[in-house]
Amino acid sequence: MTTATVPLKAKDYRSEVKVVWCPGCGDYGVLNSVQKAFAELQLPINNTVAVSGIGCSSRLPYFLKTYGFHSLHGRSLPVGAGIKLGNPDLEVVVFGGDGDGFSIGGGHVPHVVRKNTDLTYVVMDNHIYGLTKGQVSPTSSPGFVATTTPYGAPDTTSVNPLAYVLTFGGTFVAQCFSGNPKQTAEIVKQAIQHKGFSYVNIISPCLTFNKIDTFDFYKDSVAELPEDHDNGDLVQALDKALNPPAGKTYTGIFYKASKPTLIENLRAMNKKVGADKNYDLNKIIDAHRP
Ligand SMILES: Cc1ncc(C[n+]2csc(CCOP(=O)(O)OP(=O)(O)O)c2C)c(N)n1
Ligand code: SF4
Ligand SMILES: [Mg+2]
Repeated sequence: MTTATVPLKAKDYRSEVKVVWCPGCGDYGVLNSVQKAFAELQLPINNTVAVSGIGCSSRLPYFLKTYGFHSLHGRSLPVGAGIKLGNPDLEVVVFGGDGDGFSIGGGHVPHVVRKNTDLTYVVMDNHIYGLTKGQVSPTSSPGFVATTTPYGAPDTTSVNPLAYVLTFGGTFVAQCFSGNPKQTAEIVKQAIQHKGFSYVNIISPCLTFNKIDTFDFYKDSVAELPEDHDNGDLVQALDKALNPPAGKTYTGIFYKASKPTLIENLRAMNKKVGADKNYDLNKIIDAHRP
């Protein structure tokens, strides 16, 4: 006799750990949307790993029932890549903030992206360091006044995470707004389904320390990508990321491409050198020794 399995609901992915974000923080919407996406995909709880760095947003894995790895500030991507390479059958989703991902961790992004590493990277972009009480971040606007920049950030430009990931060869690049949970859940779901590296930039306001980039501000400024946007066209994607209409920020899937992933490339190499495991890095290295 076979036992029917009960489908998992969004609430089944929530751990017992008390959520400690400030009331109204944008990251609540992200957590709910992630749980919804996991449930829609019926991700097995014991086969999913949520990895993060350090920051308010990086607490997210605590609140999920999946496996989790709360790593070091800016080091979530190498940890996530290592987990995936160690066991390619796991679903690895990496979470973090704009500071964690594009300040201290910014040097890791290009390499994980250009190798088309098989994982999903979700950044909660609040344009500030929330956990450490309001310092300027690489995605803050030039001139932004924060605790570390009382006279305004002396920068010429800020990091545009979408353009950053697109430039290094990202094969799935999207943006959404945590104030739109339906859209966020759908985009996270598609990012997880994507083969290779997928990047989701979630605009997730910090209402305690960022009084400029607020929910009200974004309610009026986010706009869905135009219907005629071709997300198979890299030039269009870069243009939409860098040049939205004045006062607007686009949301949606900017770019999607199908390319061999890091694990596929390693497996193909493995086949060439006749290694007996899925892929055996030592054998690959030995085969290339002069
Ligand atoms: C090596 C190291 N440097 C600095 C810090 C201090 N620190 C912790 S979180 C953080 C920035 C967090 O900002 P972000 O990644 O944007 O996350 P948010 O809190 O805004 O969600 C910093 C500088 C640290 N924990 N470790
Ligand atoms: S400080 Fe900001 S980012 Fe951190 S929990 Fe509070 S509202 Fe959220
Ligand atoms: Mg931040």
